[in-house]
Amino acid sequence: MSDQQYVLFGSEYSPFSVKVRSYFRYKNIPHEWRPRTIDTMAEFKKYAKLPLIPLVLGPDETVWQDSTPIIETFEEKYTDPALQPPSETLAFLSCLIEDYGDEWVNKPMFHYRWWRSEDQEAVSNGLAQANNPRGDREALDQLADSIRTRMVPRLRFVGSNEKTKDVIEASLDSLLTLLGAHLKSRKYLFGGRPALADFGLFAQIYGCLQQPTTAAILQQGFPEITDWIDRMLDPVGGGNWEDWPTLAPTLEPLIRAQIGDIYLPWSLANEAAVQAGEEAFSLQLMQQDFGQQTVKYAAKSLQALRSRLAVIEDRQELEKILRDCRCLQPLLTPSS
Ligand SMILES: N[C@@H](CCC(=O)N[C@@H](CS)C(=O)NCC(=O)O)C(=O)O
Repeated sequence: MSDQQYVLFGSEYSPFSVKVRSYFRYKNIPHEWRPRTIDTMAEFKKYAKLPLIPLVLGPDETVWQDSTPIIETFEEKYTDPALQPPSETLAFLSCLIEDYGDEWVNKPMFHYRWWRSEDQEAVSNGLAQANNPRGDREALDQLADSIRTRMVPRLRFVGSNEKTKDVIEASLDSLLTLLGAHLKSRKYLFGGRPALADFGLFAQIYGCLQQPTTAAILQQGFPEITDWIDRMLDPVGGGNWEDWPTLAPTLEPLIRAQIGDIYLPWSLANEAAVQAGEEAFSLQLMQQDFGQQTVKYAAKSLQALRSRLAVIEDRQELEKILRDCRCLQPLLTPSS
């Protein structure tokens, strides 16, 4: 490892890792991508405070985990190229979309990964190969079996079950349609260069390309999205940011349908249950019942968005956009 180089422990199958890798590439941050495999596991465990990837290891052995704080930390040192549009309004919308990508779009990605046996098989084989690149057939088959047995029951952590499956799948359908329309006339979500929102959102949809059911949906119907994913794997900036009037015709419907009508109602119900000390919550989403166990992390990230909104001084335009997208009320409600 060179003195100046960061090590990024991750996996091609970990959207949060791929998100940070694309960010490091875009910012030209010197790093080595180190897949977490059976060979690097002991080293990973030595540094990991949480058993999660991505993990960034600095030359002085400082360790960072959790993709959003990792990006925030590196933004202080690597300011160029800018990660956010200069307008505070658009920068906030970019944070909101990133958060939605991490906390909601992760659901359809994970649900499709482990719901159907065809996807379970493809992903568990791919993960086994990634974890043990030199393993023989028998070792890989065994590993794939054990990964599948461990992961399928974890569907419940993202709230995927017989009752919620249709909502989760319909939410991805709707997202892809709206996103495809938005990306028809621009390279990235906010114009000619990627913003924080692109990194969070693309990574989850990239995960969808690794599993047959969603790969087929994407490849058959959404060329603008697969092209954007290709760009986001090693993004090049250089273009101009757009302003809200040109973005609005296709970005506003996406934010309203996905964040105003799905993600924030879900997040508010989750927060109320977390605060009441309940283990699970339910609500109506897309006119159907949706229930799952609480997610403490999402309650924190909702509060972080509110704090971020509260310090924006000139926020009339932003409040209007958020109101029109049915996002304002959940982002104003104070935490008790
Ligand atoms: N909020 C975290 C989530 C990280 C996360 O959930 N990572 C997953 C992979 S995408 C993980 O490490 N799962 C356990 C494992 O793979 O061992 C972040 O943004 O980094």
